[in-house]
Amino acid sequence: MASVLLLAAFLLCSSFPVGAQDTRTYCPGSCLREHVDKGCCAYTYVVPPGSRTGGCSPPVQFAETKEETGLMKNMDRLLSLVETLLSQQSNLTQELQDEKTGHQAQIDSLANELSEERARSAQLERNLTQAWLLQEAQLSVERDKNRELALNLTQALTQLDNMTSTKCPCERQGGNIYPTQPVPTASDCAELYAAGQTTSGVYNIRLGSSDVQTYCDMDTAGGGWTVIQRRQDGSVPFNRTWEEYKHGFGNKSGEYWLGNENIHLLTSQKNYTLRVDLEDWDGETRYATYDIFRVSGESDQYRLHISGYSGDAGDSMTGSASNNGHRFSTVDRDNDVYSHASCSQHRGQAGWWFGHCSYSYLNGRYLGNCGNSCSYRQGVVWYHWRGWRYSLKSVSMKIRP
Ligand SMILES: [Ca+2]
Repeated sequence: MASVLLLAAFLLCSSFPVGAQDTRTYCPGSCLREHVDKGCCAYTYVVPPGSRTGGCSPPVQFAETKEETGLMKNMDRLLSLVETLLSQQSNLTQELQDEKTGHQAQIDSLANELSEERARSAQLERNLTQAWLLQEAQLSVERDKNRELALNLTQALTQLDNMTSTKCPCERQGGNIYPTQPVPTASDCAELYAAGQTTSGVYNIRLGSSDVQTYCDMDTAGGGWTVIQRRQDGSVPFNRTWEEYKHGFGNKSGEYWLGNENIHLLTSQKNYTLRVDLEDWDGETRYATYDIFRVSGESDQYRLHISGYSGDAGDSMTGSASNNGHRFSTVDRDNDVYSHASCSQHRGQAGWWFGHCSYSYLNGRYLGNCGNSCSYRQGVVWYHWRGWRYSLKSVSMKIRP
């Protein structure tokens, strides 16, 4: 500071009695006074700027009246009280300010948390909505599946009901079906027919030690026919391998091949007649029967023994290019006598008893109603009725003793 402050404090007690005369007269400046306890006063003497402290002496004595001293004391007390109050107010203000700052921080923090919570809630809502939609879609698919399952089950039960009511003499008790007499064990449909089963349908027959399912034609020409092959709508492909023809394929109530092994077992137990029924796309029908029909075992490649034609379809199995005495061939097994190629490959990939590629192959491709313009020698062919370019609508092969 430019000014020089010389603070001098004097504690004037017993050496400065009340009522003493102030002898300070010769040094300019000012004198501040503070109240001190026990009747003593502290004086601060301020030296003006530029003064030399060495040439200025503090006042030696001050005198006060008794009244002045009392007033001064009161004033000092009041000042002290005011200062204390001001100090308390300042402290209180600071505390309030601190508290406010703290509250504001808490409010800010809570606001942030609230904002984050809102964002989380919105995300959660979106997730829940998405999950709900997904669940709804899955439920819908499940409902459709269950509906379809229920429908299939109902159909199966109806079919089972029909089968049990047609295959066996049964009676109903409390919703259950009980056979009233055992279903006869039969080795072919003729035996079933003889045992009283005169309704066409799917039956079990006993071949060797196994039960084999087959369709029994109980209506055509006196009934009792065991059906070994049937085509009627092209729902089952017949371009199959050796193994498939060996074991059979298709659906017994629709299109199927009974299987070479089963046909061999069947025709080994009795002498059988073969009947072939044919239908074209105009609803015309023809048939051919063969008095002798037998198929050897696999060791002889399921060789065919057939003879004794009669009927109105024409003989496409034992005339020229006869099937008699020839082994079975498939698309993957060439057992024919045509040395240049595979007859099966040339005749719609049919499995058949090809010799010189044959005038019949009822296992050819199901070409549908293509009239006389079907693919040459590829369809379901019986040459002596509709020629090479006609693919028949329905055919079946059945045997009976
Ligand atoms: Ca060949």
